[in-house]
Amino acid sequence: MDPLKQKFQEKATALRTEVKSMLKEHGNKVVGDVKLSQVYGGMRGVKSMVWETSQLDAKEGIRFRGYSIPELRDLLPQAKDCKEPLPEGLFWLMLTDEIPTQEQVEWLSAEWAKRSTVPEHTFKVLDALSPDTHPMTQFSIAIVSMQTDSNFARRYAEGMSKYDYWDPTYEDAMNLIARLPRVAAYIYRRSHHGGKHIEPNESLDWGGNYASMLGIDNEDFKSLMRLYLTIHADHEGGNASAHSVHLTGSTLSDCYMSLASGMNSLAGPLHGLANQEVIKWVFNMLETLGTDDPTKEQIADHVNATLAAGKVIPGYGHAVLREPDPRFMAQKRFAGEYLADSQIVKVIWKVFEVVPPILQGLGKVKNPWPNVDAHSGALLVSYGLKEYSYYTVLFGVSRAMGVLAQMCWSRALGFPLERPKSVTTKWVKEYLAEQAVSG
Ligand code: HAX
Repeated sequence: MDPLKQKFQEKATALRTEVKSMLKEHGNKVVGDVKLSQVYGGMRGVKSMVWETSQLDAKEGIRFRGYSIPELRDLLPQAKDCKEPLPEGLFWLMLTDEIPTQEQVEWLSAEWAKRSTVPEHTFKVLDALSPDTHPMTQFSIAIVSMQTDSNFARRYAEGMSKYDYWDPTYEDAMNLIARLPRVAAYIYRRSHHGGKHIEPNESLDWGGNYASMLGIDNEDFKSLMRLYLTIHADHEGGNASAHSVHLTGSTLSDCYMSLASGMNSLAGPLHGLANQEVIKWVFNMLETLGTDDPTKEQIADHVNATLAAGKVIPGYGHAVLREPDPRFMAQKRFAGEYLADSQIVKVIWKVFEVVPPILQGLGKVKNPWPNVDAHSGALLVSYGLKEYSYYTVLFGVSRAMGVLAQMCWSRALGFPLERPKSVTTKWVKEYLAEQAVSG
């Protein structure tokens, strides 16, 4: 058994026993009430699932296994001559609850390189699609096409004990994560570079190799990709992509089917697609104003025009966060260090000064601050990755690490089929009428 799998098995066996006895003793304790406004309002804040790999605080932002993004930058191993964390280290941490050593992370880079061969038929499936098919559609189709290699589906068909579910799930998660950069780069090169593909370089780490296969030959871009792939990986379990993976996975669909489900949720403009919407909105603003250096007043006018047209300001607001997203701040820090002269970065920073007071002034927006998607486009454009319809694929490659690490945990802890209760408005009215009579 490989060292990561062995460590995971030890931790998972211990936690499964602990959770079982905790539920025996405390299973009837109440952890929250649900208001009618939450039932109608997208279940905001309803505590209804367990997600081991990360937790979100409205003020502090995301913590992965208890560590903030700045802490991880100090603690996680790095590639040679790079100051950003290696995403492999975050995956190890999410899976085992331990900060890995340099040696462990190097093992994982090599292990993913070993597992990274994409089946030939997946390339054929992609080649059958028109190159202008949205990259997220291509990504989702490519992931499902690889399901032919599902260890979980094969072992389930053979007849597997439920206590073994975690084992093929781990194998599938590792294989799938290993293959995603190749698949994602293939989509980019076929859609935007006439199908001139770049072969993987197995001596590189996971993020460095992805950057190289995209065709952007720049060491700082590799550093950006390592940071990007680390900070987008996980955002607790309630966000739409994570929850979709969790829900689909709870039916014992395998990693391939479940991840595709999550990617389809990520492809919505209120979620991951916001990263393409942000830069599209900024480009549109610059074009409308006829300048690449707008004043704050000009930006404010454009923001107000967007709102007056009944649209949201992409990259701003969040269902949970109530402060600037630390993932936005991490990208701002990177931009300050590497790209302070970039004009598009300067525009993003000006938008950051202008938008929050306007949204606050509306009196209804709960969080006027930027989220993760407000900054990433400006960084990518600055390194030449300007085709913004591709941006959500980058997010998806990263998000796979968090949701699949959790899927290993969900299988190991034996989580059941997810099946919450829904009600009709007729039921609600009758319930309210009964309440009025009784009290
Ligand atoms: N611009 C304009 N209006 C906004 C807004 C924004 N950025 N954010 C929220 N609002 C509005 C809502 O549309 C809602 O209006 P109505 O009452 O008229 O329907 C009102 O403010 C209250 O919404 P909220 O409670 O503050 O926000 P929600 O939890 O309902 O929604 C969203 C959270 C992220 C969907 C929302 O802030 C939004 O649409 N933002 C823009 C899109 C975006 O950036 N999405 C990415 C979010 C992060 C993410 O998942 N990244 O992948």
